[in-house]
Amino acid sequence: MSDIHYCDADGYFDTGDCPVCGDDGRRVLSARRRTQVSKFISGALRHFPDDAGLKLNDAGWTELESLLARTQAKYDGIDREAVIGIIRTDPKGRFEVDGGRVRAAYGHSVSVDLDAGGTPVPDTLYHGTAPDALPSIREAGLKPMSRQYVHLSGSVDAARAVGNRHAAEPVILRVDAAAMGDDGHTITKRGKRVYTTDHVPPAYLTEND
Ligand code: HQG
Repeated sequence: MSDIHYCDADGYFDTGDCPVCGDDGRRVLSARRRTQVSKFISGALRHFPDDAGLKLNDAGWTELESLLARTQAKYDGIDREAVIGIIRTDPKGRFEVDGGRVRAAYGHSVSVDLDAGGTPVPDTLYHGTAPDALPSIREAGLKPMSRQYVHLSGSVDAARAVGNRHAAEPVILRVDAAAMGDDGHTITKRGKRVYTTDHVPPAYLTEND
């Protein structure tokens, strides 16, 4: 992740100069602090709201003011602008804001009821994983494991980046999303580049080479 900047005319940006007017803006957060605080916010909204002092409703929403207060209580020198900047500029669209509320777009281990998304889903999706997991995946398919859903990617490169979190040489699986849809499985786009589903049975998986 890179530093977050703010342009008085056009708002937050995180690559080069302001994409609208070319101003170099003013830095509101360093890359290092951004990664650290973003991980806390993701964790609080996906995995440990209670420990973070947040209450999520059934659809995963919490008050933005509460998240701001809890984040500022934990991290010195993080102001409102920094937290809003993290939420608005997230490269994967990890966070959704609706009026005064915020939630994680995907990745939950706590149980939340996210509304059905209407975005079209590509015919082929991908999943990057560790080679060690393959025997079990061949047997049982892709399971959500500790999360609420299985997470899929729209491209081989994106799947490789996900798989790299688990192994230096990840395996990329190809998912026949069109056939899953035909057979009544629901796949939903979440954030900017993640697709989620309950389970991918082995019949829809091939090892990409
Ligand atoms: C594996 C990040 C054995 C699965 C990423 C994966 C993603 C099995 C691991 C999002 C299995 C779970 C989620 C089976 C699945 N037997 N292993 N039957 N079925 N697995 O981290 O998909 O950056 O919970 O292959 O980019 O890696 O946080 O899921 O390796 O979008 O926004 O069990 O998290 O997004 O690992 O990652 P994870 P994931 P953020």
